Amino acid sequence: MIKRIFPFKLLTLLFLLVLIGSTFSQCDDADLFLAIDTTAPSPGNSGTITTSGISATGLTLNWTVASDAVSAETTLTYRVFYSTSANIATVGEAIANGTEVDSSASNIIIKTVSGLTASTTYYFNVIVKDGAGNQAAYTIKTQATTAIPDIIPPIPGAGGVITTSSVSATSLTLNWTKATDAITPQTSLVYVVYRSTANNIGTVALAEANGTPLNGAGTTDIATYNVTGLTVGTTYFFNVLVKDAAGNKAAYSTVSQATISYAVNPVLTGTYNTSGSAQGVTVSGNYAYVADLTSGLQIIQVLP
Ligand SMILES: [Ca+2]
Ligand SMILES: [Ca+2]
Repeated sequence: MIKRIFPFKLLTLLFLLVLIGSTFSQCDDADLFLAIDTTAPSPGNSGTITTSGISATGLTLNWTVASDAVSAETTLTYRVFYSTSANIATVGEAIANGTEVDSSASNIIIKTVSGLTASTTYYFNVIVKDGAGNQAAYTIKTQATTAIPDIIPPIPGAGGVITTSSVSATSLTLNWTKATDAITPQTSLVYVVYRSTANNIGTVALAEANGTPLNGAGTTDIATYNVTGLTVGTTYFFNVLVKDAAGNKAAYSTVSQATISYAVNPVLTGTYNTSGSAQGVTVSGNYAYVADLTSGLQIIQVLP
């Protein structure tokens, strides 16, 4: 029985050897090496990653294409990871600790990352893989996102109300409550006081177009302003603009106030005969206030 089967097995073995030899002879060298590639690709430019287009919520990563002894450059695939800690330096760390931007892609040297948090430092890395599954990490790139741009004006305090005090013929004092801002500290807000002789400074644009700025480019962190150099007996309109560090402005509410007028050529419109002694006379505006010993306060209008 052994003698009968042996020649058949020998022929089968010889046939298989011929078949294998024929198959190898048809393979090129690359296919043979691919099957035994255990070497990871080499990241391009020593693994350097650069950033561009940095905003508050995203940026773009750029790197140089890797090379590999067996796999063609165009077949290498890349994965992008990021972390808020420097814990993605190696392939293993990146996969374990990093957040992958999205699925891998072949032959890319750029990746845009979005959805990041403003004013935050991030760490980025790229993993490259060859056709045999060998992987290599680029070099961690550290990059902070920018701050959120401030586009919201401050909010005037106390609803924007301005009051006047210490009104005289040529001066007065304006008072308001300090404004607040979501980003700029209150102590850094700047106030510009505007004056007009017409009620035409109610908004930022109107105040800047029609008003006279009394304190130049503004004064930081004030809630009162002493206005001088006014004309006797004249009605004025005042407003305050408040500005944050980003240049956003808001207007308070216009307040009007007349300065005290003096009687230039007084006309006697009445008399008061003090029976005793007048204790004191005060003239304010168009009125004389007479304090009489027996009749009390007497007020006499003085017309100009
Ligand atoms: Ca390789
Ligand atoms: Ca603001």
